[in-house]
Amino acid sequence: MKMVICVNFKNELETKKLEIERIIREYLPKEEGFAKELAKAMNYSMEAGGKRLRPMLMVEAYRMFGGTCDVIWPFAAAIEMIHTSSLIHDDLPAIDNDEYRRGKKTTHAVFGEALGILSGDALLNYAYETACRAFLMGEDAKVVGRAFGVLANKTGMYGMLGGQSVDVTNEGKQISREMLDFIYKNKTSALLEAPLMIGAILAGADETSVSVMEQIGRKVGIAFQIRDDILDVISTTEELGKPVLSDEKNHKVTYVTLRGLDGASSDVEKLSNEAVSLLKGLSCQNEFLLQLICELVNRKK
Ligand code: GRG
Repeated sequence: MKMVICVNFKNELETKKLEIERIIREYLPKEEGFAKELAKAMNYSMEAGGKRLRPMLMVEAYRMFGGTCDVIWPFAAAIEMIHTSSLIHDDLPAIDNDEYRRGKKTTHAVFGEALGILSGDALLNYAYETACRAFLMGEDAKVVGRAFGVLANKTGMYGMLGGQSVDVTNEGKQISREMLDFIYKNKTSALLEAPLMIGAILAGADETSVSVMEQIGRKVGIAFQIRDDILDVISTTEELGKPVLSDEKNHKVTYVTLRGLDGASSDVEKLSNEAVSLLKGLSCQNEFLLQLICELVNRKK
């Protein structure tokens, strides 16, 4: 029985991923005119693969709270654009200086550093242009505006960018557990909190439920990042599609260095169980979302 559930989940995951990719493709910029190279660099990174987790979490949260309209799609495309823009910049020589991601050459390695910087900037801006289209879809502008605010807030200095700034300015330093938690909560969790909250907001969920979705995203995000630390130590370049042991190379304090492999693994399990309990405590349920969250924290890549 367990095997059947597992195979069904994998099939469903693949079907949903293909649906999301088809929709994202509709929103991508056209490769034409004088700025064609910029559009090519943006599209290269958007089409380089990846798990499409953030749009998937958003769409599933939206469905869980009873959402049925197309208003979710511009937001789903936008969150993947923001995520991708952060990966392009993360790989740049000034930050991690990585040549491979998702088993492919990174954007700056293919298009040069200048277009790496510009395509990251352009994708970030294009994400907001894309999300703005939701205002023209006949939904309540206040609700769309609230979702838009969450998207911007969780990306910016009180979210992902804030966390990343503390990460880069403390590289090579002996940082406290408190600071590491701040980094993970912002650099990684913020962009997992946002889709769960936005899905709930757009479907008309109440304040308390939106706040529970935020807490779930926080726990899943921290667990996801700790799993990233673990994979950096135990996985291979072939499986991950990017270099391993990069934290050691960049002299980074991680959960593995602070807590050891076993301690870090039990932290992942604890956070994941807490996220699952919060999800199960909500008045509406989505079995696929539940399985996705369990899968995420045990991921192999
Ligand atoms: C330009 C908006 C912008 C930001 C620049 C560099 C930076 C600021 C932020 C970096 C944030 C970052 C890379 C956080 C790590 C989060 C993480 C574990 C990403 C990997 O996510 P996956 O596994 O990637 O979902 P795939 O490849 O599956 O899409």
